[in-house]
This record gives sequence, C-alpha cells and structure tokens, in this order.
Amino acid sequence: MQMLGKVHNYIESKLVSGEKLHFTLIDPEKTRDINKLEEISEKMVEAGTDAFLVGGSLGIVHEEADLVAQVLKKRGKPVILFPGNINCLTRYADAVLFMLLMNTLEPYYLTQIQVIAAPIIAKYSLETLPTGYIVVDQDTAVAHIGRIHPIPRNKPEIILAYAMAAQMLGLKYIYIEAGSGAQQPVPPEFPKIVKEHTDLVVIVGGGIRNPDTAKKLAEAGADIIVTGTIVEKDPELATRIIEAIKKTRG
Ligand code: 1GP
Repeated sequence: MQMLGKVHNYIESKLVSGEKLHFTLIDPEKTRDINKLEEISEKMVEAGTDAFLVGGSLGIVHEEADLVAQVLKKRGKPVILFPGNINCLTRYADAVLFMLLMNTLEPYYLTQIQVIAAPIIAKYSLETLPTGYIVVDQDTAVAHIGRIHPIPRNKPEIILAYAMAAQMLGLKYIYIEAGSGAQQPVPPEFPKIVKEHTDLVVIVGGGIRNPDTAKKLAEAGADIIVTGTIVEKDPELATRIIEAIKKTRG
C-alpha cells in the first residue's frame, strides 16, 4: 500500500520552493472526444499546469476513466483521481484524492465509500492523498449528489473549524470547493484563514473563470487552484489563468 509517496513529494517540493500550483480537472463524462482531450491536455501542459485531476459527479463509466487516464498519462504530469464514486477509480492513474466529504449529511460519503474503495485502491497500487473535501454552496451537482450541509460564506471561522478537524484527523490536504460551474468561487477569506492557522495543503476550485479571481485566491492562501469547466470551454483563457497563478508566489 502506497500512502503519501511520489506525487505528494512532487507537490510538496514545488510548494516548498514557493510555487503556486494549478491542476487541470478533466471530467471523463464531459470530455468524450479523445482528439480534443489530446489537444487540450497538451495545451495545458505547455501553459504550465502541474497535474491532472480526473473525476466528476455523474454518469462516468469505468472504461471512460480508464481511457482518459491513459491519454493524460502520456503528458508526463501526475494523473490524480478525484472520484465522485467507485466508478471513477482506474489503475492507469498515479494517485487518488482519498477524501472525506466532511460537510455531508450522508454517512455513505463519510465512512462507507472509503471502506469500499480502499481494497480496490490497494489492488491498483494507487498512491493516496488524504483529503478533507468541503463543498461550500448548494446548487451544483456535487452538492446535490453529496447531500451537502452548506458553509455560510460570511463565516470563515466555520471553514477553519472543519480544517482544524481535518488536521487533527491526520489529513494532509483540504479541498475547498464551490462546485463545478458554480456561480461564484469560494470567498478568498476561506483559503486565507485555513492557510494562516493550519499546515494543510489548501486546494481551491469551482467557478474560477478568470485570471484575476485565480490570482486573488492564490494570494489569499490557496496552494493549488483547480479549473475544469473553463479548460474545456475556453482553453486560451485557461492558459491565462495558469500564467496568473504561476506569477503568484507562496
Ligand atoms: C470542480 O473545483 C472543480 O470540482 C472545478 O470547477 O469546473 O467550475 O472549474 P470548475
């Protein structure tokens, strides 16, 4: 079993040198055209993305996850699963965000899915990145499927309490999520307070559609910025978002 390993060390070494990271999220359900995937993924690597996340909330069949991970592996950057469920697991990835959906009302996402996934992850020899996953708003697919108890946007102290609990549980990463295609990204106060008071690696994603927003979140304290929708809709804009993140130092 591989817990924190090569991929974690890759991320840590970049953060230690003061870099901010960008992850490109590919949802296999939304990226069915493999030629387009080849093209987009190459463009993102040229722009400086640091890793690929593979996952989504609905409609992914196992074979699609296999195929997408195999295509992305050719790009030479880590391929990290960001699974909505067991169907997103594939042996062709390097690592998996092994997540607790911390603010769910559904016990399946807090304890059960990890038990079901663990033996499969071990069989696939995937490195695990222990992650507290918090979905801030409702009105997105992840919030609906995950039965989310939302975090009030004007209460950073609540997100901090979750982050402290994540650290006390021994998790290394926290993913503060607005939800794919969210109307607005998470407030910069959220990564800021978590970064100030914990040692967690702070991942932020959902609704990030322009360089300025990405820059503000990175400056506030996000270590890793994730973009998905914009990569598929407007790769040129995604390139500018990556440039803005890379100009920000930790
Ligand atoms: C969703 O945080 C990611 O899990 C990315 O969201 O698709 O809105 O970029 P977007």
